[in-house]
Amino acid sequence: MAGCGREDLSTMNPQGPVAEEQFGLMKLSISIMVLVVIVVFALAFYVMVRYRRRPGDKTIPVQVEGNHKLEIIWTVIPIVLLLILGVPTVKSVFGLAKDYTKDPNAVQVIVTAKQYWWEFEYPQYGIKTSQELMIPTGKTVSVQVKSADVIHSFWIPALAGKIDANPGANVNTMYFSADQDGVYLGKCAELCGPSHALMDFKVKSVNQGAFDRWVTAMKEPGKLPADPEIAAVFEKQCLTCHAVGDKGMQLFPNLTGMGDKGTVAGILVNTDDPKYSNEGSTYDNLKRWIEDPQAVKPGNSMPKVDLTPEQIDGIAKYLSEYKLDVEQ
Ligand code: HEC
Ligand SMILES: [Cu+2]
Repeated sequence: MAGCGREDLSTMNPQGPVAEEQFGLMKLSISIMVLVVIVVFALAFYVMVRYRRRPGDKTIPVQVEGNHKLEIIWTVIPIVLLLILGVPTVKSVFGLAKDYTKDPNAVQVIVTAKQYWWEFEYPQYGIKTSQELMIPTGKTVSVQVKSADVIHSFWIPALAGKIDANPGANVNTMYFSADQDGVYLGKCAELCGPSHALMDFKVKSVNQGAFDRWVTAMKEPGKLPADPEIAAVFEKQCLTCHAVGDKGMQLFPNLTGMGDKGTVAGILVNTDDPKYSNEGSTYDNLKRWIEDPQAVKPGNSMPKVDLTPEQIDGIAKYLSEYKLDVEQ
C-alpha cells in the first residue's frame, strides 16, 4: 500500500475506465475480506472471553456434535459472499478481454519489450517510437504485447494492467484509454535482468489534434546535426542502430523528437525540479547517457561509444533541441 502511494504510479488512483473497473473489483474484494475478518475475530474474542474456564470450575462443557442450523449458516454465508465477489469478477475478466485489435476506431499499438526498453509501433501510421507511448485522450488504445528476449510485463498502474510480454509467437492483447491529457508512468513488472527496475516508460495522452500533428511530424524527413562534423559522427556512430525520421536504422530506439521526451532511456527524468535531485535537464541527461550508457542501465544493449567530449556535447545538444513541438 505504501509503495502504491506515489500518485502517478498507483492502481488506487485510476485515470481511465479500465483502471477504474479494476479498482472497483479491488474495493469490492477488500471490503468483503475486511467484513469477514471483523466478524470472525469478533466472534472468536467473544467466545474466548465469555466461555473461558472460571477459577474452581472443573466441569466439562456440553459436548456438541453437529448442529444443523449452524452448519447451514456457515455454508450459506460464504457461498453468498463468493457469489457477490465472483459474479462481477468473472464479468470484468471477460469484459476486459474484449478484442479491439481489428477495430479501426481504436489506436493500434504493437508493444515489444526488450532488455531494457519498450518499442511502440503504430501499424496504422507506419511509425515507431520508444519509451514514451503517445495516445489520443479518450480513445481506445489496443495493444499487442510481445517480447524480443525474455519475459517482461507491461503495466501502467493508473490506466490498466498488467500483461505478460512473452517471447515467441504468443502475443497478449489488452486495451485501455485515458480520460484526461497527462503523463502516466509505466513499469516492467516481471524481473527480467539487472536493469529490470530501470525499465520504466511513460504513456503520454494528448488531445487528438496534437496526436495527429505528432504522427505527421514523426514521418517527416530526419534532421541531422547542423555542424557537419557532428553530423558525420552521429551518422557513423549512432545511426547504425538508431533512426531519426527516415534516416538510419530502426533496430533500436527511434530518436526522432528526443528533445520532447520526458526522460532519457525511460529512467533519467528530464527536469530541473529539485524533487529529482539526481536528474538534470534533457541535455544533461543525454550527455550522461551517451558518455556511459552502461553506468545508467547496467546490461543494456547500447555500448559505450568512443567519442571526444566535444562530440558528446554536440550530439547531446542536437538531440535535446530535436523537438517536434506538436502541442502548441
Ligand atoms: C549497438 C547499437 C547502438 C549504438 C551504436 C548506439 N545506441 Fe543508443 N541505444 C541503443 C539501445 C539498445 C538503447 C536502449 C537502451 C535501454 O534503454 O535499454 C539505446 C538508447 C539510446 C537513447 C535513449 C532513447 C530514448 O528513447 O530514451 C539515446 C538518446 C541514444 N541511445 C543515443 C545514442 C547516440 C547519441 C549514439 C551514438 C553516439 C548511440 N545511441 C549509439 C543502441 C545503440
Ligand atoms: Cu523487463
